[in-house]
Amino acid sequence: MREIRSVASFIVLVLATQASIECIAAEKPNVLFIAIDDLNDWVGCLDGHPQSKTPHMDDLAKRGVLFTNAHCQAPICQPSRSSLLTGTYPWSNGVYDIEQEMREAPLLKDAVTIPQHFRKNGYHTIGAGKIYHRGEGDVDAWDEWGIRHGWGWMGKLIGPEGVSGLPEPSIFDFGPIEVPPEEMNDGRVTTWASEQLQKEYDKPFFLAVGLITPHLPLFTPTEFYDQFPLTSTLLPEVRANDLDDLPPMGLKFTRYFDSTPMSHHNITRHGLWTKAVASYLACSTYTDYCVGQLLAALDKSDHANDTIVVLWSDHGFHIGEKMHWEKRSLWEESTRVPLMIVAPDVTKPGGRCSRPVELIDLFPTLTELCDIPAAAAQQGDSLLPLLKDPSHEWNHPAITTQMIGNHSVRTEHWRYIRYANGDEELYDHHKDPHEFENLAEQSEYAAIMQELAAHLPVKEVPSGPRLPKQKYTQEFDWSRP
Ligand SMILES: [Ca+2]
Ligand SMILES: [Ca+2]
Repeated sequence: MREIRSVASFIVLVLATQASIECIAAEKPNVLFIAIDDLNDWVGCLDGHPQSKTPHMDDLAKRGVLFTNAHCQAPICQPSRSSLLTGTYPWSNGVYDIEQEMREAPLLKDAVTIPQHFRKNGYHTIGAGKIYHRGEGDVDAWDEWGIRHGWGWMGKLIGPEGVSGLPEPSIFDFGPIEVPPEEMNDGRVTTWASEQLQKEYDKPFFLAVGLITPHLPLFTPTEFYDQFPLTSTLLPEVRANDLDDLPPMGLKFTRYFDSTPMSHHNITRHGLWTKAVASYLACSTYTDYCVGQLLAALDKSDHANDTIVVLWSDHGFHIGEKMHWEKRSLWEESTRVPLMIVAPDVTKPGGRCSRPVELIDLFPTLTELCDIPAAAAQQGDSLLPLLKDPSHEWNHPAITTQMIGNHSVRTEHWRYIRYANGDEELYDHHKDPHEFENLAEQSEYAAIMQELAAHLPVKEVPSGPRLPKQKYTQEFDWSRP
C-alpha cells in the first residue's frame, strides 16, 4: 500500500513538475527575429532618404523602440552575421572577411549561436532565408528549417544583357523584373514563415526570417519599381569635393569597386545613378512589403500578444556617397543599420533611442528578455535598460571593423576612424550628419580623438583561413594605402 502511495505521489510530483515547466515555458515570450540583408537607413523612420516608402517598418518601429544610432560590427555579410550570431567582435573572433567560413575560424569553431542557445534552453527554433551567411548554417540550430533560395532561377527573367543597361552587369544589376511579389525569394520565405506563425507549439518559439532584398542584384517586381519615377527620384546628398580631405587610406577604401561594373565612375558614365537609387528605394519598399506580410500574419495569430519582434539589417549600403558603392567602408552609410525591437510588457509604443548600440547587443538582450541564461563569452550589452527607457544612460560606443586594423568608433556625438596605417578621420555628427568634413587634422580635436581611440581594440586576433578565390574576389590590400 505504502509502495502504491509513494508511486502515486511520485507520479503526482512528476505531473506537477511537468505542469510547472510547461507553465514557465508558456510564460516565456516567443521571438520573431527578422534579418534583412544590406538595408541601410533608407527607411522612412530613419530619414536616410526623403523618398523612402517603408510604412510597415515605420509602423513596427512605432510599436516599440526604434534605435536610430545602431551599427554593425563589420560592414559586410559574413563577419557581421558571425559577430551578431555569436555576440563577439570580429577582432576577437577572427572572422573579418566575406571569403571566410565562420566555423573554420578557430575561435568560433565551438561558439554557440543565438538559435543554438535558444534551442538548448527550451525554445522551438525555426528558420528560413538568410540568417547565417551561408545556407541554413549549423544544422543543430533549428528544430525546423524552411527554405532558402539562390538567385540562379532569376536568370530566365533577366536574359544575358541584364536589366539595368550597365554593360556586363552580372550581380551588379538593378531594375524591374516581371515576377509576382510572392514568387521572389523573400516572398516565398515570407509565405512559409507566415504559415509557421499560424501553428501552435508546445514550447515558446524562436522564428528567424532572413530577407535578402536589398542585397545585389537590386531587382524588384515592376509594381515596386514603378513607385519611384526616374524624373523625380532624388540622388543622395553628396559633395563633389568630399574626398579631398580624406587621408590616403580613406581614399583607398573608396576604390574597392573600381574594377567592377558597380564603380561610381562606371555608373555615372552610363547615366545610371538615378536608376540605381530608384532600384534601391524600390527594393526597400519590397522588403517592407514582406515585413508587412509577416506582421499581419503575427497579428492574426494566437501569438500576437506574447511575441517579441526584432528587426535588424546586417550592415548599410553606399549608393554613391563618397563616390563609393555597396559596403566595406567605415562611414555612416555602411555602419548604420535599422534596428527596432517590440517586447510585450517591456517596451512602450513610440520609443526612439539615439544611444550608440551594436548588433552584438542583440544576443544578451534576447536572453535577458526571454529569461534564459546568458551565453558564454558575450561582448555586447543587454539593451534592456534602453528598451524600458530609451533615454537611459549608456556609456558604450559602437565599434565597427573592416578587416584587421581598420576600425571606427561611433558615439552620439562623433565618428572616429583609425586605419591600419594610422590614418585618422573625425566627424562631428551634431553638425555634420553626412560626414563631409574630416576634422582629424585640426589640432583642437586631438584630445577628443585620443579619448575615442581609447575604445579601439588593443589586440586583434589573426584572421581565420580564407576561402579559395571566388569569381568576384577583388585583390585588395586593406593594410596600406
Ligand atoms: Ca549583407
Ligand atoms: Ca570630406
